[in-house]
Amino acid sequence: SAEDGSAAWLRYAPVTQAKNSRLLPAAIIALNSTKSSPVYTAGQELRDGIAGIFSKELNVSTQARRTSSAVIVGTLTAYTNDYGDLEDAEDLEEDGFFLSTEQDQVVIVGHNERGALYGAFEYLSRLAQGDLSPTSFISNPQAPIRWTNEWNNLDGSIERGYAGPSIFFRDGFVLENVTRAAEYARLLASIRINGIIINNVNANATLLTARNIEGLARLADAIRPYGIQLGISLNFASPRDLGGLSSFDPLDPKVDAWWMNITTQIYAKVPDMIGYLVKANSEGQPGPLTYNRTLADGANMFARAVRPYGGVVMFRAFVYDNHISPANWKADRANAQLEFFQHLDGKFDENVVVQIKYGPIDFQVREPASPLFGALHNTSTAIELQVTQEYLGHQCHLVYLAPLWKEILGSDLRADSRSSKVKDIVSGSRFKRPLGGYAGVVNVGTNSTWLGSHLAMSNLYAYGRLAWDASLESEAILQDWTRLTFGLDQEVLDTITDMSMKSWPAYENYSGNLGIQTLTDILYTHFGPNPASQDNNGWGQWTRADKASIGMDRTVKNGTGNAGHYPPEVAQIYENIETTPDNLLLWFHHVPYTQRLKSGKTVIQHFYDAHYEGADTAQAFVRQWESLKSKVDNERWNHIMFRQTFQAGHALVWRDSINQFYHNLSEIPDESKRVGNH
Ligand code: GCW
Repeated sequence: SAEDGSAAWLRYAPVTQAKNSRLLPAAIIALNSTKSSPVYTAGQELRDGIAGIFSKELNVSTQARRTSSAVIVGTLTAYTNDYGDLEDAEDLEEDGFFLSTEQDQVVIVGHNERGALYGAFEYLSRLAQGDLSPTSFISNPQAPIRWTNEWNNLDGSIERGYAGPSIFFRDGFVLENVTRAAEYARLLASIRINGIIINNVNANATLLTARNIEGLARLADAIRPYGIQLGISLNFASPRDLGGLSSFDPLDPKVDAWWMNITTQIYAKVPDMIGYLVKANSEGQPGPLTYNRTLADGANMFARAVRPYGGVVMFRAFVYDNHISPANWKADRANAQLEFFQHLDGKFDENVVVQIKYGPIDFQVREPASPLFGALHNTSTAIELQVTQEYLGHQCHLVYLAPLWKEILGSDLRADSRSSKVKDIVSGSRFKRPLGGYAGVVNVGTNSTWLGSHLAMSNLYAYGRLAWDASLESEAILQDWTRLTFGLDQEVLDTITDMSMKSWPAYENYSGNLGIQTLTDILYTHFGPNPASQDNNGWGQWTRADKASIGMDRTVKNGTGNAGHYPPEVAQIYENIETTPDNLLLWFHHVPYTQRLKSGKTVIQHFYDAHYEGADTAQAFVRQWESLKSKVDNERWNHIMFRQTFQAGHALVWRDSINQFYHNLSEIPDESKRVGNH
């Protein structure tokens, strides 16, 4: 049914503004489109959308003609050939679109076919939100790379996926039925995503067998009508493990030739493959360091192979040693990225992009921006974000992530004492790089809701919107999504807005505060509270909590030196307790529990209070959602009610576990006498 979640924000539900439907065009012209092209898809979407929203059936033709009222969609070239110059669209860039609804003709023109499809989805999004006001504007993407990463294994399981098995693979092979993959591509196209890396970064070499390459072609064919290209993650040791060579040394000519050959085979079947994603020498994965080659040697080997086809290599910066010693006060996993990559700046081929997780550790509820963004000036970079809520409640907790992402994207790292916001670095503009952009780990599954939770879909929606334009406001994005997903009722809009905008702060409050990291179990499940799991192991997500004090000393003067990995103006802020913002205090400093925050509270009292506040907010979500019972269909209302009830209960578990843990450790009483035995 329409409300099982499959259609997500593309429901095309009827809107009551239909009285204005006289403003609608009378026909659709999808210029010069052939079946399965994105412009053809645009024509079909416009027809289906207008039928759904306004109950008006329009014909779609594929050839230009003069009409008094039509929606015309096509590439700029096609449009100008048939209808003459379009000055307003002069500044279109790759993937960009021009939309004009000011005249009797609605004009949707893309720089390329994909852009035209984006314009069609934009027009439909406005109609579905009841917005028929005249408009005329150009929209260009801030960055060329707007991809998802899907950590799907060939056996059909998904690493850190919380919505059932894979829509791409089963039992070692690509699925025969690629319908769901095409439906996913449709959703992604509507938020202007242009690439999917379909398999896990912990990659299996058997993806490269002849049978699976055929399967890749099938998937690529299924998503191509939506302007989406397919890419794959590689296992660095494939030449040995699959190819039977004695090594996988990137400087061994036989290895190089093996990759060239396999790449040629893939491009023969998938001529528009976007490229490769590589996790090397990280968490047990093989890589060039095995042969004392540099990470750049490894990345460039793939870059040479895909270059003739216009392919890109995304090389992950998530390289670190997971056996570091907690006994060493100066050891710090957060230092790994700069240590491994800074000296390679400028040594990567032009079609390599270093893909950097937003923070120096691993998708925690609060991290500073990775210092690597500010350190690579001669290397293209992309930011890796996580839609799947690995450390953030597995989609069982509502945590709207756009505010977190925007905080990172807006961080100004002040490289060379000039404005150096992360969003301007990854767009390529700050350091004048040819490539750059966004990688979002999504991990959709076969669950009809895609992510296992209706409300979690706001994160996927927001990811695409921010990858296109990071200057958009979190709340505005959320409200577009809400109207598209739940309709135009004001109370529904206000309630979901309020819940969502409070959700990240609430989760931070009842999990890990002040930059101490999420405090979830890091050894097994990454779910639920387990503050003791952080310390005394080689993973380096330490809190260094003892009876009297807590936090990682990352100062240059006395600690791991990580604060000094940032450009000087920012380094100075983090080096000093007085200037470090409270929310990152324990990320950069080791302090007594009695340390006073800028708020005047002590660290420990802040912990206690924040946990009560956060858990209270989660209780309120239940009542808020309850109030919408008559306004949301039963299926979705019940599904969300179940999750909000779970979150409310789990928030109490979080609150009491964390508070009790630090109370036991510090033996400092809660001023409000809630924690401990009273
Ligand atoms: O945080 C870790 C995750 C792993 C993941 C890894 C990575 C895919 O727990 O599941 O592996 O990060 O990003 O490579």
